[in-house]
Amino acid sequence: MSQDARRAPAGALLALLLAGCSGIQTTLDPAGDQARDIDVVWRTMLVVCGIMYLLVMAFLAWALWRARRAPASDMPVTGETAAEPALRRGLAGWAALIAAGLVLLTTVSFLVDRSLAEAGPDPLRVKVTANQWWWQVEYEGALPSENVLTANELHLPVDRPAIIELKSNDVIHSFWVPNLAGKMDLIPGRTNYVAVTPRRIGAFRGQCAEFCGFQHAKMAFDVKVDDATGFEAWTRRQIASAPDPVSPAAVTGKQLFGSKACVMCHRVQGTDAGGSTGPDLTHLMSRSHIAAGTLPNTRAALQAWIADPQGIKPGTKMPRVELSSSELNAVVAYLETLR
Ligand code: HEC
Ligand SMILES: [Cu+2]
Repeated sequence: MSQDARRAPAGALLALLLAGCSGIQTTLDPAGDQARDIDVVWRTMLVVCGIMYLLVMAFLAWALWRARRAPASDMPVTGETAAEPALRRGLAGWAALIAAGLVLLTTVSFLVDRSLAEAGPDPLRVKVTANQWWWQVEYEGALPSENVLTANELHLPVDRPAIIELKSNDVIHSFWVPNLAGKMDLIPGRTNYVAVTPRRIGAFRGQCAEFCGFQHAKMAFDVKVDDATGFEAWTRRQIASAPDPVSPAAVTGKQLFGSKACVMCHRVQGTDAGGSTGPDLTHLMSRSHIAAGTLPNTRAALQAWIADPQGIKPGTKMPRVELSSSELNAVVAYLETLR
C-alpha cells in the first residue's frame, strides 16, 4: 500500500471526527457568549477528569506489575512496614489532588452559572411560546402595530444580548439552541428566561429538548443571526401586512383559505384570518421550514403538508381539510404570496 492510500482513510476518519465538532446544532462550536462559557466548563471537566482517569489507570497498572513480581511471602499482612510513611504521604497527596480537582470544577461551574444568569445592557426581548409541536415567536415593538408575530424561526442581531421569555401552552418543553446557550424549560403557568448573546452571524438550529409527546422529535426551529441592519430590515418586513394576491389562482386560494377551516387556526395579518391555534402565516414564505423543521419550505412540501398533515406528522394539531386538487393548488398559490 502506498503512503497516500494509507493516509486517506486516516484523513477521512479525522475529517469525520472533526465534522462532529462543528455544525449548526452542536455545543462544541459555540457562536455566543453563553455557549462559550458552557464550553469552558466542558473543557475543564474533560481535562480534570481525563488527568484523574489517566492517573488511576497508571497506578493500577503499576500495582498489577508490582504484585506479579513480588513473591507472595513478601506481601505484608499486618503491622507497620518500612513503606508505611511513604504510603501515607502518597495517600495524602492523592486526597489533595482530588480535592483540588473538585474545587476547580466547582469554582468554574459556579462562575459560569453566575455569568449565564446575566444579560448585557439594552437586551432585545423576545417571547417564545411552545405548543405541541411548534414554536410561536413574538417581538414587542415600540407600538402595538410594530409587534412581530412569527413561528419556528428566531431572528437575532449579532453582538446584542437578547432575553428570551419562555412560556408553554400545554406541556413542559425545553428550549435549546446548542450553538448559542444551554437548555431552559418552558413550563405551563410559569415564565422562564434565558439570556443569549450571539457572536457569529449565521444560521443555527434549535430543538425541543424535553420529551413533550408524540411529535417531540419534530419540534425544531431555525435561528438566524444577522447584523443589526439585516435584523432591522427583517423586522420591518415582518411588521407589514400581507399584500393582496393578484394572480387569479391566488385570489381563489385566498377565498378558499377564508371559507375553509384554515381561518379558525391561522392568522394572516391584514385579512380576516385571525386564528391562533396554529402558526401565523402572514410571512410564511420568508421561513426556511414548515411544521417546526419537519419539511423544507417548498411548493411540493406545502402541498404535501396541507393534503395530509397527519401522514407527515401523525398527531399534529392540524387536521386534514378536504380540498380537491385544484383547490389545493389554489390555496398553495395563495400561501406563496405570503412573503
Ligand atoms: C385545527 C386547526 C388548524 C386548521 C383547521 C388548519 N391548520 Fe394549519 N396548522 C395548524 C397547526 C397546529 C400547525 C402546526 C403544526 C405542527 O407543526 O405540528 C399548522 C401548520 C400549518 C402550516 C405550516 C406553517 C409553519 O410555519 O410551520 C401551514 C402552511 C398550514 N398549517 C396551512 C393550513 C391551511 C392552508 C389550512 C386549511 C386548508 C390549515 N392549515 C388548517 C392548525 C390548523
Ligand atoms: Cu416540545
